[in-house]
Amino acid sequence: MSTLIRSVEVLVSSPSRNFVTLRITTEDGVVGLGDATLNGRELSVASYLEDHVAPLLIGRDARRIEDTWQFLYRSAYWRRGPVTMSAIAAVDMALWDIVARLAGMPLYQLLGGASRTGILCYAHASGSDIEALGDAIRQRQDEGFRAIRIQTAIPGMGSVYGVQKGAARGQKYAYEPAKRAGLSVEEGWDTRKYLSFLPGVFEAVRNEFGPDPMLLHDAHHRLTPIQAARLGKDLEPYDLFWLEDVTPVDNPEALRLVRQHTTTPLAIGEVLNTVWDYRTLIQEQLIDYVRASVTHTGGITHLKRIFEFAGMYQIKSGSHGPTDISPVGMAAALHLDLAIHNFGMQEYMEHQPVAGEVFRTSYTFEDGLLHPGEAPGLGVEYDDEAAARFAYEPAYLPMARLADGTVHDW
Ligand code: GCO
Ligand code: MG
Repeated sequence: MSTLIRSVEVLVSSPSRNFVTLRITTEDGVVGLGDATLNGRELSVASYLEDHVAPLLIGRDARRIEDTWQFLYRSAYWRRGPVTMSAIAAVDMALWDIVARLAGMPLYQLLGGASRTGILCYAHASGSDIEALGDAIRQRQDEGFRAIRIQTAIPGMGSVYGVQKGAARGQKYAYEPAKRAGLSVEEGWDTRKYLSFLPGVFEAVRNEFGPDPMLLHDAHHRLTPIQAARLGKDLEPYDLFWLEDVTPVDNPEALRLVRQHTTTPLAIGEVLNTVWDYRTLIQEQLIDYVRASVTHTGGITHLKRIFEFAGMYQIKSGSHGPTDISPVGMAAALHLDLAIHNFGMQEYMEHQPVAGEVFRTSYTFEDGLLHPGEAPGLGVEYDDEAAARFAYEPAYLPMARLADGTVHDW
């Protein structure tokens, strides 16, 4: 038996949106997949992997996962950051995939086995007004979701994060922030309008749907600490499961102020990359949920470390799962979700059906819960022939400007 790495391929495809996938094959022909998708900056990670990482992996033993992680992290000398950590993540996922396939087990069994029967997840619902939002929530409930993230348009503002402008009612796959046509689209932003409108949205939703559904909301890095504190306080009567990214996380100490003013649970961290980025947030218990994604935080090995660190402080996982995490990254997140003790919630933003032609997955959704399935490894297969039909297309995330033209956080 030879578990030495024979080939490392970087596969870029675009079935409805861009995905960067790493495929590692051992001398015996065992294949592992990893996700390296960094939305809007995909080719930087593809180059990092192809030009700088792949040559280092040939001939290494695929079973040496921890050693390879430490080697790629410490020996690059230049540390952290989304490009490096997404590249390491892809290698890490692919190696775990190989080792679990060698063992003939679904990956979660190697991570300690199942700690629960299924994975609670939330869907997105958005609307151009409160009525349309209500339709979207009803549709999500009919599909079986118990937890729903709600976003609406704000009167007097154009397009807003999380809401597809002019989307037909009940369009399940409507919202995709990365736009393939042209360069970064400009959206407007007005914090005063947002802060005065949003509590009424939650009030209307609770009045219509009652106390049962778990509700979430993403402020998407738009507020100053004091504005964030006010929003958390104003939303307290509506019992959010979590309020996400209330303020940019560049300055984690800012969460101290938010925390002093509100008991609304806080989730943050989808733009962070390492356990060190989380240190203040976790040790000072400034958050309730870690929003890290397996694809941008060094893979299964490192995300497990972050979640275990968080668990020491009664903080739970809240894995990022937008469409820019590929089906490979999603599968990796699900195996980890099933195995860890301090699981909180998994985001589940379904990929367009066409993505399923390139990525054959084994995970299932039933009665509000996801499960990674019982196929060996991550449980994902990559179809090269299908992928050849979907060439990479440049795509950019939007940007936000205030009424006077000032660039704002998007
Ligand atoms: C979320 C996120 C995404 C991001 C996207 C950027 O909570 O799902 O905020 O929608 O905007 O991942 O690439
Ligand atoms: Mg978010």
